[in-house]
Amino acid sequence: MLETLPLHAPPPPSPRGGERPVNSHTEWDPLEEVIVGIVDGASFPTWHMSLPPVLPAAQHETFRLRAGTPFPAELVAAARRELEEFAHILEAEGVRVRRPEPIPQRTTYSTLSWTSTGMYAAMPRDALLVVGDEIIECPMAWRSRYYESLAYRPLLKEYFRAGARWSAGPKPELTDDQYDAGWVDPGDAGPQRLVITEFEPTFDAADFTRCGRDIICQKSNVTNDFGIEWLRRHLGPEYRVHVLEFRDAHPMHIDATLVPMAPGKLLVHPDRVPEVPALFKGWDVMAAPRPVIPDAHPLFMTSKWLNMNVLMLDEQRVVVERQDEPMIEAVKRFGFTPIPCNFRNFNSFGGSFHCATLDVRRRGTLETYF
Ligand code: DAV
Repeated sequence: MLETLPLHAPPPPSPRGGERPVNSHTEWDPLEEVIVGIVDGASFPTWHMSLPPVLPAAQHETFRLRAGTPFPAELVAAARRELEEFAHILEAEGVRVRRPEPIPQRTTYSTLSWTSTGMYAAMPRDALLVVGDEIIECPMAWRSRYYESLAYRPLLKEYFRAGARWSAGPKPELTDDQYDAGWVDPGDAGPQRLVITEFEPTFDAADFTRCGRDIICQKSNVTNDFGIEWLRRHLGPEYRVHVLEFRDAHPMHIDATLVPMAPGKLLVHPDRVPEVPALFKGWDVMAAPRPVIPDAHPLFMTSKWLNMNVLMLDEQRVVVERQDEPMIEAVKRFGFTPIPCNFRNFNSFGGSFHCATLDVRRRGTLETYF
């Protein structure tokens, strides 16, 4: 019986034989292999009380009305073209690009206590966390994202067979106990009031950013203390997990708020980060320029601050949105080499280059930067 397990299949050849198939300690070490998301089947999720705390107010009605239906086909097609362009640019820069497998997004699934449909596999950054040689499937707080990591399973199995470590947070129940039924919007200026409770651990990987032994994160409308503590113990004493709070009444994902670009270089949201966190004292800090996405451009799920959601290819090269002239100029002034890529149509789906990727392999070792 054991002999027939695929565990014993020979691992597929690694592009640089003998190297770890998964190895990523920072946001800036030289990128060798990356997963780029897909928009196939992208659909409005089943409506749920976990959505309004993070969706733009102007989109709530759209999400209620279109729940379980596909995102507009012409937007999906435009985003898909931009993903292709992004993948080609990465390949031209010497990065191996991998893609998930589409899974059904509009099939109703159920647990013991609820039913839902899915959303997409566009944002590998949310569902999977790479720390060193390990990929962790995140226990996500949205019912519509319950099966999202299945789109990545062919890749996860391949990486595991080639020697990576593969784990998953405790499978969440996502019963009503996980959500604060009395949640009311604190308003843009208000104190944070998060819609998830501490019933069980949940987190999205995008609430974490990696700087070697130091991992910086925030609590959010998808990431609770329970989830952060689970990850802290899971990673063990080699890592220090720092929880920061920002001036953001609707937090979900740290990667349009606080973006370490290279050792000693930090990009911050000018309003959400009024004061540089003590941990980063001594770092060069640049406030992101105001975003320039026109109001008429649809952003279904986020603010315009996706301009900050950049992908570092190494300590020099950074992928930025081609129409975002202020950010292109800003990163140049900050000492980087911008690589422009069209991505505004993809932005409509709730993320930019950092969200759309998972940096599976960066050349580098576990270091201390603070
Ligand atoms: O500014 O709306 C976007 C984060 C996407 N992962 C924002 C947060």
